[in-house]
Amino acid sequence: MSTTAYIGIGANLGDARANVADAIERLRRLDGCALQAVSRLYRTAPIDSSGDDYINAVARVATALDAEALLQALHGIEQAHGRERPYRNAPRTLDLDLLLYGDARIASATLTVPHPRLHQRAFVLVPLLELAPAIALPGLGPARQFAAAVADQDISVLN
Ligand code: A4P
Ligand code: MG
Repeated sequence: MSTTAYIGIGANLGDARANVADAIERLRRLDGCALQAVSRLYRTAPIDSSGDDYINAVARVATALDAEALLQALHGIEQAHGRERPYRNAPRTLDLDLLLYGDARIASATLTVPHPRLHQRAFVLVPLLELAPAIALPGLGPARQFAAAVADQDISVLN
């Protein structure tokens, strides 16, 4: 059984662009996953966060891992980048969020899917819609209907 999952990638500490590029390579090599597509890289202003602009992207994988196992694998990649968590929304070397896992809705102690804020944030919504313009967010409906509401957030394609 294979499930299509979308992963949000973000970084704004150190060489953020290199961290995002390395995260993509690690996703490509991840056991139990096949990397299917990656959005362009975007430069985005911090939202509810501080520090430098972020580099953000979204990846699509087909995975045999269950959602919890996939989250653990993502945490492993974050740890390889020395991710520290001094406080919520602190600047970070690398953040990997499980945005969507098939059409699942998950609310456990460790995992909420769809990612609860994804439809409010251009840094997720714009690269997600680049990969999947017609995608539906379980419980919320078509992702594209939220695009107008985030149009004032600062985001640009990285050259
Ligand atoms: N967790 C629950 N559900 C999930 C999920 N779907 N994916 C739990 C990933 N993790 C999930 O996450 C805290 C805990 O959430 C984890 O232990 C996991 O079990 P974290 O990565 O340690 O902390 P965080 O990143 O500060 O929290 P979160 O909720 O991912 O924050 P946000 O809301 O994603 O905000 N501005 C720009 N421009 N670009 C960004 O990438 N990122 C954030 C992070 C804020 N502002 C930003 C950006
Ligand atoms: Mg996170």
